[in-house]
Amino acid sequence: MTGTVNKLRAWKRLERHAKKMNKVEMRTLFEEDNKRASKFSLQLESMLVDFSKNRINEKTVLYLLELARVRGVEEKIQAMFSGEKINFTEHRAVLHTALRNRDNTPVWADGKNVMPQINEVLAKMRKFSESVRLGKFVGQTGKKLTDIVNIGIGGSDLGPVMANEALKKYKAKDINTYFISNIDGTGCAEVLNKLNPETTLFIVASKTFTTIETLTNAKTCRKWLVDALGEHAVAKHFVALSTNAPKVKEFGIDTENMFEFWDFVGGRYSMWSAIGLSIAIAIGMDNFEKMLEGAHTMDLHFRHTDLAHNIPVMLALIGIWNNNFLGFRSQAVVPYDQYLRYLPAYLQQLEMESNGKFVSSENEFVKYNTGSVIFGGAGTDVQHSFFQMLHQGTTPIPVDFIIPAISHNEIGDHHEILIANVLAQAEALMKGKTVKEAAEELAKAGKDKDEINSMKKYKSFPGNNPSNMIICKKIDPYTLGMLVAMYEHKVFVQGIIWDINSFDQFGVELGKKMALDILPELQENASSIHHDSSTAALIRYIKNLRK
Ligand code: G6Q
Repeated sequence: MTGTVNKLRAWKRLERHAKKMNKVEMRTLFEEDNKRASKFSLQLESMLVDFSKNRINEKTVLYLLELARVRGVEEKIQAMFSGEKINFTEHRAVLHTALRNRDNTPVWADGKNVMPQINEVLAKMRKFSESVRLGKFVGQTGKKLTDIVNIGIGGSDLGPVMANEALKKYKAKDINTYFISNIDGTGCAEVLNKLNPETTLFIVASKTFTTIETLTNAKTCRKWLVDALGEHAVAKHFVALSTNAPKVKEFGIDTENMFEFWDFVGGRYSMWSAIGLSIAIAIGMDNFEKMLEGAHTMDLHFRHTDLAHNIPVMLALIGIWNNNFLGFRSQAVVPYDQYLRYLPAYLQQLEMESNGKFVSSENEFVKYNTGSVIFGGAGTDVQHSFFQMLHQGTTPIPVDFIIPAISHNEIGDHHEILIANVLAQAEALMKGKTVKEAAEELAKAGKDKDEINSMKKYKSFPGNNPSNMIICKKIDPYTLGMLVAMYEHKVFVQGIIWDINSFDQFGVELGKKMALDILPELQENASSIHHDSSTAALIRYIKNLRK
């Protein structure tokens, strides 16, 4: 494939088409076609993805599918599943899908079937998580380990945090999970203050086992434990999740207590691997495997379904349409389910770390937008915060709404009200309210002419704001697996179209190195400070305040 993506005929055609579609009102599209909802929605098992509330028509979809075809989406999907080194800057295969390959068919990377090693670690996770849950693997003083602390950051934190919260209803009653991620000592202090060393199990989660935040937090926790129970206690209270056995050993954790994963699993794609150990202990390995099964169902759908009926592909294309052709650079994700409240933060990393890139596979700076700005929060909370801008801001912000039909807590009419809210928001964002309609409403409410004239614009809503509605039956482990895998594949497809590598993260790595340069300069006796004048002055200012 030659040339940059935005020079492709398929891209140019979409640009021309967007000029027309940008003027189209979605409410008119709905009035003109009563089959619109069924035309523009897809279903997989009980999950429905309705993307009809976008500024699209049949031509848009055809043109987007053509773009996907010429960008080789079908071939790249097969390349990922078959272990090709599609992470082309780090020369690695991308095989998080193998972690949940419940059919156990061989998956090859570098001429080796990776399934036996994956199964081995899953079996080890089962054995260990069951021992902890049954009180067989106990702490140094013989007490049951009931407080599980995951120490990790980024991809070694966000998945476990999100899934532990999402699946709270499936947790063993006597197991509590805690997370320490930030280097800010407050994170450590606040968690440790609550805990009893005798009942605490620390899980040090780090792919590389070199991340300063995680190692510093782990050292602090180790000292806290050793001070209370002695050096011998470490083997009973610390396990590691990593790809780096030598570093784990160097840290003082027996590699017997290490759960391995591999370079073909990216940090932000790793909650299906040993990184999910805290989830497995909390909800049990059977439930953890149900989560893998749900993801596997989405994998099979993604791998074997034609582009037009492929949910992750269509979500990716709609995202590209909104971002690159209509110029909407942000994307809100709003789950109407309190247990999913950490999903937006999880997806923020998944999308922005994967597709916040500016160099193409041909080693050229790209000349078009790539990843969108992802943000969000749980509905209805966020209706009372940033939704104002969705309804009356100057630029549309596409939204993904997610709602389960059945709540884990069906109390009174709470869930009906929640459902009513999500549907009403999507409808209002699509329809809006014209100035004329606002004036009519004010008149109906008995306002006088002056008041109608002075208020009608303020009370109007531009509408025509795109949204997708994702409906599941209930947020159980299986559904969560489907949902997360759906987003992973959406991100991958967008990366293919933008011709970037969704699987490296040099930007994150830069931050890891830079802080190390400044650290010695913060010391009392640092001889010199080598930075721009702002950074140098800030270092001096802070040092003065700390005296
Ligand atoms: C994820 C990123 C990043 C990573 C953290 C932690 O894809 O690479 O978020 O997960 O920087 O890295 P370690 O797991 O190596 O400590």
